[in-house]
Amino acid sequence: MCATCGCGDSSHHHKNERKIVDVEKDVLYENNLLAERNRGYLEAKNIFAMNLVSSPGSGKTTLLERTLTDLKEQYAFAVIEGDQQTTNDADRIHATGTKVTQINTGKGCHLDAHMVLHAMQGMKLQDHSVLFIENVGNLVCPAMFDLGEKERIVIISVTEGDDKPLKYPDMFNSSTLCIINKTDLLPYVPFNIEKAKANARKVNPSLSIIELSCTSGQGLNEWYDWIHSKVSADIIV
Ligand SMILES: Nc1nc2c(ncn2[C@@H]2O[C@H](COP(=O)(O)OP(=O)(O)OP(=O)(O)O)[C@@H](O)[C@H]2O)c(=O)[nH]1
Ligand SMILES: [Mg+2]
Repeated sequence: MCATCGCGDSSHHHKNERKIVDVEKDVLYENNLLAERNRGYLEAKNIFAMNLVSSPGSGKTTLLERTLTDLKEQYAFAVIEGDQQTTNDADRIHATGTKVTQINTGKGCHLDAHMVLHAMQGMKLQDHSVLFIENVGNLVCPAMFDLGEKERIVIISVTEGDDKPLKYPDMFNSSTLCIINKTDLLPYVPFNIEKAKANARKVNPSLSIIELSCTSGQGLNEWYDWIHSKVSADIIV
């Protein structure tokens, strides 16, 4: 079967295949160069950057609202918000008193390093601070685009099904921490948390996992302890 469009006849696409692969390679090569530039900028300013990725609605913005509010005395925070449309999430972050920039990607399904570079240049980020980047809700494409972050955090919520790590392995494989959110809903949904964890570790044996509920607050302290363990001492206010 043809790998390009799934039809039964592979002969008519073969001429184009190499071109398609090259373009994709070029896009990612360019992105990786810019991601390294972002990493250098962040390191020079001693800014600890985390990239939050998940499918739409898993609770990225809610987790940020809780975190920015609970830890505001301990860190200087800034947030870059990524969505296809609206400033809804930036408005929610702004309400916590945190410096925030919204990137609207239009038809784009992920943030890339170039967008983040521009956002950072416009924000005048403070030295010795913590930067959260909330990616576009999408469990596929953001996995390919390094933004120059230090840590990538994948969030799944218990309403999504415990098989997600196996179905979207790239995202779980490229992340360092997995947060399982909405555990307050566990009594109402058929989600096997041990199976979800085993599936996540199957695709990434070194993945750290934290279970929490942004609504009840259960598990948030473990998430805050994880941040404290990663952020260097000279970043703390
Ligand atoms: N029951 C429950 N609901 C939650 C929890 N965390 C978030 N929610 C709800 O889930 C919905 C989506 O949350 P958001 O924080 O907007 O999710 P998001 O990942 O930022 O969504 P996108 O930016 O659109 O991808 C909201 O209605 C939240 O109130 C939780 O721990 N428990
Ligand atoms: Mg959001």
